[in-house]
Amino acid sequence: MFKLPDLPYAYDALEPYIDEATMRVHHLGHHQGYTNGLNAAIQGTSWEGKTIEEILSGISPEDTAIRNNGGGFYNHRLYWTIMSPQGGGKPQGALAQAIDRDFGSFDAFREQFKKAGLGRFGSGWVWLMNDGGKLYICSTPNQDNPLMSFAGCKGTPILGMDVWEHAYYLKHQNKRGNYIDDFFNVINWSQVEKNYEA
Ligand code: MN3
Repeated sequence: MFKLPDLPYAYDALEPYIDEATMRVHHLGHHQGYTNGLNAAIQGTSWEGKTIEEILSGISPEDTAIRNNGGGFYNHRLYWTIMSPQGGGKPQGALAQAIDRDFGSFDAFREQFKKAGLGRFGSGWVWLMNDGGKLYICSTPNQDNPLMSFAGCKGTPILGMDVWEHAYYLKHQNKRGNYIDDFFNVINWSQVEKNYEA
């Protein structure tokens, strides 16, 4: 049985960038729903007892219920940890060097990441991927996740940005670009650095 992970901060901790009402419904509504859906979808199947990573990397595109709910479970679990009320600013250390190397500069990375978010039509995610030390940006539709073999993103996601309207609509309405700018004010770069060095 998968359990909804606790938020590592209070619901209002990311104010004013991400509002309390959005965080509550996103965590207690959406993420709980994906968690319940995942548990229901794997019950009585050979996936029961497997890790979420094993499940996501093993399913096929036709496993719709696990694809949508398992992706939603993993994606949001990562998303909460890569935000922090002490977030924002820029990464340091090896990650900062890798971003400069692979994107030219932090500002160039931020511009490309925002562009990928604005370019995702409908619902989905934008990922900063680590492929054997090399960084690149990948985007997936709906709740697809880079670990899925058919997602087209090689490597491990170390940062994920939710661009579903439920992540920003209450505060930012249709202005996804404003949400992305605000998201950059709460990115927990020290966690992303740990994910990169893991
Ligand atoms: Mn979401």
